[in-house]
Amino acid sequence: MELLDICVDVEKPSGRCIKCKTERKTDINSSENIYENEDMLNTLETNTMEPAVSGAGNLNKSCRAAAVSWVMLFLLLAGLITLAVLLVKCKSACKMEMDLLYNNLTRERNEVQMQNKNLSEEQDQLQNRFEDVTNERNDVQKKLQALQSLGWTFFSQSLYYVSSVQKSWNESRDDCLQKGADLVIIDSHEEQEFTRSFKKSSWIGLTDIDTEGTWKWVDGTPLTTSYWAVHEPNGFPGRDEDCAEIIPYILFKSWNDVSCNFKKFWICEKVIS
Ligand SMILES: [Ca+2]
Ligand SMILES: [Ca+2]
Ligand SMILES: [Ca+2]
Repeated sequence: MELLDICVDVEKPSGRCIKCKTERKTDINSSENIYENEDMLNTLETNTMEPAVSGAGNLNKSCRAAAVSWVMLFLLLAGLITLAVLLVKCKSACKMEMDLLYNNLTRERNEVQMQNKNLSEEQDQLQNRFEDVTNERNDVQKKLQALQSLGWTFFSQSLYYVSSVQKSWNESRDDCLQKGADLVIIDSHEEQEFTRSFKKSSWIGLTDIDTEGTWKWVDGTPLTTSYWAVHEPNGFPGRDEDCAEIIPYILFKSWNDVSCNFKKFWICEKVIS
């Protein structure tokens, strides 16, 4: 029996190819074989058509994949552009915010520096004032010590001097004036108590020499609160009693009016303002 090779030219997407099949040759002229071969050829042709359909499916898949890739690439590119735009905008906005913050901090720093400068100047002024006050206090203390060494005594807001000799009321007042003081003006309960503590019959700065019965202090102020002893001021029969003294009585009220020409100790008062 003779073998017969039957080949078919098949066209594929990848190119053309020849497919062959070996069959026994019984009777090449037999119409039955011819039909069989024709069937075989149809079968082969049919078989050869299947890969073509499969290739088209792969092509569609490849096209879809490519399309998806393009879409993804487009989306990625769009995302990158958007990100770049946002970065540019953010950079601009951030710079404005940083500039604003820098300006605010600079202004606050300048204000703090100015406040520190003002505080330093105030501190210097206070320090200078403190030194001035300290110097003034030291000067006052020195003057006070000097006055105390001359017999002056400090009480409340005044310095007091009690004489060691006796003179008339006018002579006594002149002495006080020469010392930059005047006869004592007693205008408080405490000052009355203090002047009584000297325990000397002494002139005080009170007189009615201008108008009998109208007592005034040496600074011209009228007498409002008085500490006359019992039955004083009474005057003395036959003479004027126009000047006041404080006498060391046990009683708190210890003023007496006497003649201004009498010789008595006196009390000067220097008010410290
Ligand atoms: Ca006084
Ligand atoms: Ca009188
Ligand atoms: Ca009297």
